Amino acid sequence: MRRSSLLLCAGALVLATPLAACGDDDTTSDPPPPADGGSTLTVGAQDDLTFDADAYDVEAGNVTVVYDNEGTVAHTLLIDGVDDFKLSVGREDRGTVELEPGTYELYCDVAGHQAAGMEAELTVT
Ligand SMILES: [Cu+2]
Repeated sequence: MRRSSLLLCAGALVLATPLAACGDDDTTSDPPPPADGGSTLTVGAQDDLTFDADAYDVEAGNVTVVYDNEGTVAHTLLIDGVDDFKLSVGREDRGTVELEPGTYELYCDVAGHQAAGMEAELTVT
């Protein structure tokens, strides 16, 4: 009898430990890194025709771009000088692009949006 209640107690401790650790990371919404070891760039689109930052940084190489629409207006995301890459939202879109080190311009090509402020600098290092 005594041995079985000790085992029950140890089992309860093991179960409780991961639950206690769960609260630590709830504020981050970054997607997990891509399986191929590349980096991830997350860009938000907003209803006031801006991106969620004026400038972004990412490591050179294989970049997974996650385009997250924080509002309800449809947007696109293009990288000036990079052909064959375009994301459209909707709610969310993502794509992978190979980027050399340098400075690029991100923009939305929906009519009037870039002029209204939908452009940002992307630094690739
Ligand atoms: Cu737009």
